[in-house]
Amino acid sequence: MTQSSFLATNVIRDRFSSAMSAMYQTEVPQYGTLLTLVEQVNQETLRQQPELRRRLEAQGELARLSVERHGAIRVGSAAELSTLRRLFAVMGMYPVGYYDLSEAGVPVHSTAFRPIEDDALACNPFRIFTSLLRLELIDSALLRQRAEEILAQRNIFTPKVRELIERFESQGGLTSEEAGQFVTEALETFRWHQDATVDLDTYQALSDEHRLIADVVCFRGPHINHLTPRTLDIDEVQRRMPSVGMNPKAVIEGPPRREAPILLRQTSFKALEESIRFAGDNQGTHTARFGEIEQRGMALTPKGRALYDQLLNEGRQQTAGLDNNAHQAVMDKVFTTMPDSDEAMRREGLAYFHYHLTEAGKVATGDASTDMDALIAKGLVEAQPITYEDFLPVSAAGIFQSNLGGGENEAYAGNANREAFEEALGAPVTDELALYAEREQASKQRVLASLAV
Ligand code: OOG
Ligand code: NI
Repeated sequence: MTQSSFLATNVIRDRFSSAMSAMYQTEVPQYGTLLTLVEQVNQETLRQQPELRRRLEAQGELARLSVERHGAIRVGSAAELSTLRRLFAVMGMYPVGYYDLSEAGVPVHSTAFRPIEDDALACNPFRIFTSLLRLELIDSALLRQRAEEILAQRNIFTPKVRELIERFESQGGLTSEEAGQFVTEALETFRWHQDATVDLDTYQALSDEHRLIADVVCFRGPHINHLTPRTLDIDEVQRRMPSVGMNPKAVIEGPPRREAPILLRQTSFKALEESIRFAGDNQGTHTARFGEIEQRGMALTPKGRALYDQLLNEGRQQTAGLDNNAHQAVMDKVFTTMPDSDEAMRREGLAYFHYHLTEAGKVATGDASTDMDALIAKGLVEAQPITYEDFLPVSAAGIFQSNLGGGENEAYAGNANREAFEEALGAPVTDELALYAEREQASKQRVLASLAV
């Protein structure tokens, strides 16, 4: 078998991401409505802001806009998590970042499986936020043991997908036909099940400890709990959600609206109450699945991130209980201390940039200068902000909580344990900031090398 007879992992990911979107649209029709709304707002925004269109096009962001989404799942054991790592690798998705949600009162820690290379991100940046339940944080030994037993009995992967993962690992790729099978079989892991694996009493006991525990433990698999398209104007989508029958979360998480967007802004429509058949033929309900939207901006350096965290905390002290308009107004004011233009963010070292040659730069030769600011001033080089591809723990906690009915348990806090997470995963997670720094550095080197000749 030669390399060239294998389908590119980018293509497998692209196919899987659209198959998952199709599945979720049939499972949760409101998600389809959300997609239509986001598409409408994106088209209107592009029409109204030709400058934005030009910029997105230049950055290669326009082409990926309509395929761009993330999803989220929650798993119950190390074995499940490590097999998922191998499954996502088939699609060119690798664990990036460590998120400690215990800090926010949710008994999980998480990573995001996502593509890493520039060209893979440009092709389809599909990401899955993946959380591992932390049974060790449950107080009751009895409940902990019960949950472990239930989880030990389930198998969330089809035999065929396991076989295809192994084939991918031993051959170094999958043929187009194998990839097609892989997509179909892998999808099964993330499907919704209306039947719980436990009786209503067990569900209730786990849910009373934390609703998330019941969500992970009581079902046959880690159902996809939301999918999130990328919008260019999240404020407008939030405003219009009620008009298409959606109940939006109270506030948009993350930074306020800015001329030079940073990181990630997110909101969601609230989780649906769905009927479930429990063992012993009892009917009940469970609330887990929702739809979310996100607006992405530039990735921040450690210095920029420290400033963001500081301002976010400042804002959070003044926004408790406020409605979205009032919340955004406070954030707006607090964030005035962060410069609001690409160029100022770059000069102050607050965000990561991708450097490339201008038309003049492409024909210039023999410039030995290594001073980027000087090269930019000469019109030979241009800098574009690098888009943030990751997640934000405080925002993620807000999303978890608004969909779990405010379930929060302070007793879980202060339990970050990246080593334990990596051990369960069977691999280290990549540091997201290092990735942005590398991409910036590589773009600088390419520019300098080509100007020097
Ligand atoms: C994940 C919540 C985090 C996001 O966009 O921050 C998330 C979950 O509810 O399982 O998806
Ligand atoms: Ni999400």
